[in-house]
Amino acid sequence: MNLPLRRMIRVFVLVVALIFSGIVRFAPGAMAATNLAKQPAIDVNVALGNDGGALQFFPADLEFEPGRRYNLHLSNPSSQKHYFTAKDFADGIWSQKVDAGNVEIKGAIHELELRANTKADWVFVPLRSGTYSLRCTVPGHTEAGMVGTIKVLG
Ligand SMILES: [Cu+2]
Repeated sequence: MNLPLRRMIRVFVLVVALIFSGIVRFAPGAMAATNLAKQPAIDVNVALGNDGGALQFFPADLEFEPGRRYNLHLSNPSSQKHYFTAKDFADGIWSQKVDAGNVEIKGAIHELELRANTKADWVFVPLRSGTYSLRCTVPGHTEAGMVGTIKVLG
């Protein structure tokens, strides 16, 4: 066999190997996402503040199980805006969508701002167990106690 042909075969084998290793690596993730998206969602309600102006999450401590699909119903019944900020938690979840008013946002979400008297539904599947902090990043609110804990049980 001449050298250029042998080299071409080697490159071809390498390309095929890369394609197959890619398939092996990506297919389970894609299949998992499809299956997770079809699971019935577990409803969880969290209020950001209340109509009395409390700077708190109700409830402040949340627990999720990895691999289950959740529909987190966020509401802000107060007369000021609040944030639902839990970036490390958000890094370890698969976000399917956020439904807010007439808009559905798909893909990774890290933080939600809810204006006064608004609602949003966040559909996700926690993937990584751990204990994460939750807070409202409106200036002064974290300091006033608008904080919480999100536990993803492992
Ligand atoms: Cu707040």
